[in-house]
Amino acid sequence: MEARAAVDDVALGREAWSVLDANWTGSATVPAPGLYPHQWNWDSTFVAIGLSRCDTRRAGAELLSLLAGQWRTGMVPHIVFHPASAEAYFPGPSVWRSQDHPASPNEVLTSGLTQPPLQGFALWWMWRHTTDREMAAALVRRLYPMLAAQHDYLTTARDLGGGGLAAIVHPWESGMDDSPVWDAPLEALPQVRYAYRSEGFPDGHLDSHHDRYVWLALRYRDSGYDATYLREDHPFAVEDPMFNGIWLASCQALAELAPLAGADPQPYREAVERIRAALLERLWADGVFHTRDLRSGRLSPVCTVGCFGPMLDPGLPTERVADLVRLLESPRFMGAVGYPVPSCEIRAPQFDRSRYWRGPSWMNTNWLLRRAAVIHDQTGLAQVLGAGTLRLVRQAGFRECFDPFDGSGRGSRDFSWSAALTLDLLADTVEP
Ligand code: 9WN
Repeated sequence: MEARAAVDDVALGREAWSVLDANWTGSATVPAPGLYPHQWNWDSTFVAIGLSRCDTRRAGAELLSLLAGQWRTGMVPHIVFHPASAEAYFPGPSVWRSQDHPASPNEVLTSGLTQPPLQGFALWWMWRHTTDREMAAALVRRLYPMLAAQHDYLTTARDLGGGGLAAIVHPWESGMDDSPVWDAPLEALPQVRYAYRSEGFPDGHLDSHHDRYVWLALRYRDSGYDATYLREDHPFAVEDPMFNGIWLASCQALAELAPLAGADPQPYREAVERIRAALLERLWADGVFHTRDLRSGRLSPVCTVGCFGPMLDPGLPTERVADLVRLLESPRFMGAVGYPVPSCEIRAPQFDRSRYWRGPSWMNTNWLLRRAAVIHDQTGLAQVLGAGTLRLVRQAGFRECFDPFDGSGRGSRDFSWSAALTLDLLADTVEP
């Protein structure tokens, strides 16, 4: 266990800032030094959320840099590459070949996938917490049309099940790459073996699946990132409750920001209703939300932290909220561990305390669940989530993820969202 001496709040905040400054490239924040040398979609968005109370300019710069990578289809990519370290991460620009696609931005190299659409929510969060209303209002006006295009893309190109949800077409799009909920759809793919070397992966990455990740990405690329191919041929299409819960939260945010941007809130209000109804109809079973594999038609039997994503909906029926809170606090999740929130239910055979997204606790999902607890007036739960999450970084530092039993750090050090969300939690300890 890499224990770190407990520090007071001021010192912890200072440490968080120094991580964010060290990971700043001049236009955006990389997730961590070394392993992740580019801008990642939801990482940057969590950084923007964490900076909302204290640095509107940098929070805005983060989102602007990410959206500079937006494709003309409206798709916001999961990676925006920094040319200086272009091939320092695999798969890099030479694999994605975004520059060959007519809809990609001219000056920026990106991946061809997306990640959870958290940006609408982040913009609203910034507007709500900023100390510079004028700058925030200008950012809302500038970013709103881009987020409207992102929303249209998800509605038109990603409703692959035809039921009102957005499907992900690759595990990387979930942000929870190695989650056991992708095991069945991945194992239905052909076995492949590539010649690239993968010794560079940190502890916990599932190398056997990585070849299939690459295979899937290449298939999509070779289709010309084509929407019809996705609908008709692409072998991986999954409706994920976290991705869609985040989408719903961003629709709610876009409805609330609409007057500021001179836009009509009604389409976003309708989207919220539609996504909520679809989540309940398509993904709810046995007291929790599940992922649905659109190719096999099956719901995943494994319950993960992603299954709680729809709690971000303020309009989720109270009985459903109660079911989810009961499960989250039960010995299947928080009730049996020392630190919130294991990324997989601990009794599942797939649970592994040391493998990415198959057991460890993550700051970003903890933060989202704490937010959900606040939305639903679950004050006790919010306090446990906030205090437990801060205990993790006090004990182990700003690690990428943490062992849910003993709180020891896993994966990269000096991880940006862990630092940024610490700043938010520190600022919000009095009133969740
Ligand atoms: C692939 C950057 C990203 C996060 C994801 C996390 C991991 C990449 C990887 O790192 O994914 O996108 O190399 O495994 O799972 O949530 O955005 O921090």
